[in-house]
Amino acid sequence: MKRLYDMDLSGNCYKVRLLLGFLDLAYEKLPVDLTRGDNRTSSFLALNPRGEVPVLIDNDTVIWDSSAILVYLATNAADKRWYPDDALIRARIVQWMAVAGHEIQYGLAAARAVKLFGRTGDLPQLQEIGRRALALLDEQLHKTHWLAGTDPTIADIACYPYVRCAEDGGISLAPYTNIQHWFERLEALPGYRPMADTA
Ligand SMILES: N[C@@H](CCC(=O)N[C@@H](CS)C(=O)NCC(=O)O)C(=O)O
Repeated sequence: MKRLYDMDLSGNCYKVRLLLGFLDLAYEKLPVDLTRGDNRTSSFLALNPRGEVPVLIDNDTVIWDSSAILVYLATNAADKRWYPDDALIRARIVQWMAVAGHEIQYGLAAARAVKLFGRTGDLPQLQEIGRRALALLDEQLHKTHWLAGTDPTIADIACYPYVRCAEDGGISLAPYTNIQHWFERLEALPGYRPMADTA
């Protein structure tokens, strides 16, 4: 049985919910209220010493960090296309997961957190970092349909949520036509559900 420590509005949690949906895997959601400090309790910190969601429990196995959870689920899946056993494709996937964990997290996600949740931060600077991420993705998606090449992988899942929500952080997606076509392709895949429907 899989259980996911989750927060509805978290793009990092949505990455995991998206892949679970694409793989058609059942799971139980365990909501974590960050505003109440649920992630700072000793029992939660015993699961994830970083005090962050998402955390996946698979029987007795505990995995924290969205990228690690995506790799774990996609490697164990019968359908290998999300994390193919190919050195170059895996290297490309890790490259884009690095962008998800850096420019996207510290630009797009951080700007969204300032605007939506009242987090402190230099909004124009965060938006600028976010626009750098969007330019990187748009340039890649001009060359290939998916971030790691010809097929969708967990690289796309890792980048999609906060790019999709960029406008929550006051960043227009209008200039990025290749990203918009990528949204259409990803949202047409069987098992796709928008963020609000997985919450
Ligand atoms: N690198 C981590 C980042 C996870 C993260 O930032 N989670 C946020 C919610 S989106 C969190 O739990 N923050 C804890 C807090 O705000 O105290 C991942 O990809 O899972």
